[in-house]
Amino acid sequence: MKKFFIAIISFSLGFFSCKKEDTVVPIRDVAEQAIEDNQNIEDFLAAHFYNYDDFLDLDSNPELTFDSLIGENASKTPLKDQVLKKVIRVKKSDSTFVNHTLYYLIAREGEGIHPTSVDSTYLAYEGRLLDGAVFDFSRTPVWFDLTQVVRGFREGMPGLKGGTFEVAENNTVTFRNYGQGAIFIPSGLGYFNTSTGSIPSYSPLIFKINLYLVKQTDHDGDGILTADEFDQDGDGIADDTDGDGIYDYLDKN
Ligand SMILES: [Ca+2]
Ligand SMILES: [Ca+2]
Ligand SMILES: [Ca+2]
Repeated sequence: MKKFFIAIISFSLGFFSCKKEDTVVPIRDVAEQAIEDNQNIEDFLAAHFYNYDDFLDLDSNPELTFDSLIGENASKTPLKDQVLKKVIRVKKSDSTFVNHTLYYLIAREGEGIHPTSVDSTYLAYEGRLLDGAVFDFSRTPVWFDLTQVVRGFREGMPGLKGGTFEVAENNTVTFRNYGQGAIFIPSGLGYFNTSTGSIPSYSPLIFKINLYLVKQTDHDGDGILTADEFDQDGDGIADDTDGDGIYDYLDKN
């Protein structure tokens, strides 16, 4: 199940390389695909809304759902008027950049701390394609090291905050005031030309997320938080300042 969250670091490095099986079908141009994906995501955001009325009750944690703006729902506020966006530049092998637009929805921000894009997060999630097909989910919270997930997921998480929790006498844990939202990811920040599981090549991805806990990380234990030694130039590939082949955030020296 979790294979969908295989490290993106090596993936992004191998992104533009030619594997043998790719020689028959040329890999699509990243910039052109980014434009097409953006249009498809914007069409989805214009045609759908989320159950925002359910989130007015701050004492409940409704499940986030999307529905079409048709029939009796035609006058609902479309997602396109409620999402935020972030432009992510992706470095190509020729050292030029292609901008990708990431959209994210904050249905409930949460009351804990924001993760950075490289912290550890305890979350429940559901992944869908734009046509609504579910390709992966976990209703039970799981820990994700955000350095190990696709870039769009990693870059979309800082919009939310974690929550608080109480442990009952019978050791039952109840989370409250946690972050709830969604991330809309163009394929260039997802799996691009790689088909994985039930995700076809060049698929934009939608993740709905409940973010319960955030843990700041120092992967190499050198006393410097990973957030302060990961991808400081924003190119999407971790830094290796001393050029020894070990990224700064994993390099104790
Ligand atoms: Ca460190
Ligand atoms: Ca290094
Ligand atoms: Ca280090």
